[in-house]
Amino acid sequence: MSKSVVILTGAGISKESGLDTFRDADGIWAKVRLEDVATPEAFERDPDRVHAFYNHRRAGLLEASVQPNPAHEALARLEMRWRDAGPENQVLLVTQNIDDLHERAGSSNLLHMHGELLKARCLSCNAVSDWRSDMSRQSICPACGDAGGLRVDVVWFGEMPYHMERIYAALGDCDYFLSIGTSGNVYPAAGFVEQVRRHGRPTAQTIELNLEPSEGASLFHHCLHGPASEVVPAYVE
Ligand code: BV8
Repeated sequence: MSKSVVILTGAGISKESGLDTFRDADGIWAKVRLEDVATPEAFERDPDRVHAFYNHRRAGLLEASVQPNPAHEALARLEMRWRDAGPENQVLLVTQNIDDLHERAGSSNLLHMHGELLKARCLSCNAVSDWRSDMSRQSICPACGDAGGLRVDVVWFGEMPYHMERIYAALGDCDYFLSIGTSGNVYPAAGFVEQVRRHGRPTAQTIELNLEPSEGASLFHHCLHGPASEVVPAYVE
């Protein structure tokens, strides 16, 4: 009997790896307005400011001290264990995060619905390239050589997240939906639990693993609250 789980992660899973969340008291949106750095209009208005915002976060992510934590590692082990238990089992990890900590922990069936901080997208040829250094208006596209037409390959507010069709198909088919380290403020991700409850399998179980109850906590069958590095390994193992 095949089993499938869809896991949604947010900034809270990377907090204990040393990366800031967005809406905690010391979070990113407490220091800068999303309207100034995370919308297409902001990039149009002041590309240097947007490049600086993501250059700072990219440099932070690449610091040696920033490593996957036990929560990332537990999810990678879960994916391997389920795959070994039978190819018909499926663990799909959907992350809102733009860091690469899930990959570095060993997760592979992974979708970055909000894009990736370590990737650049060319505004001329639309090619996506790995990008680990500072980006500016003068940066050259590695694919087409065009100068000055790069943006970080993340999904800004008002832009369509990536992989939505595949995500909704998986939500409609899953036996378990785990939501980890997200405040449930940003759509469409915040609507996934309701999508499972309304349009998924009637027997599907929805579980929230978060430091504290999220906006949508009442929509979950089960909630476990505590730091991800403790509650995630405890739950998935
Ligand atoms: C779109 C990338 C439409 C950039 C981000 C209804 C339906 C659809 C859209 C909307 C809607 N209502 C409003 C909208 C518009 C908007 C939206 O949701 N706005 C919000 C503010 C109300 N949504 C959009 O614009 C989306 N696009 O809808 O497009 C469309 C349709 C057709 C055609 C074109 C377009 C796009 C949203 C994506 C924006 N990009 N990120 C970047 O990273 O810079 S979103 C941003 O919030 C973050 O990046 C993050 O990914 C996301 C969610 O935040 P969280 O991950 O939840 O982080 P947060 O800090 O909020 O919470 C952390 C949690 O962890 C807390 O609960 C905390 O308690 C917990 N925690 C802390 N420490 C720990 C912990 N848990 C465990 N352990 C710990 N140690």
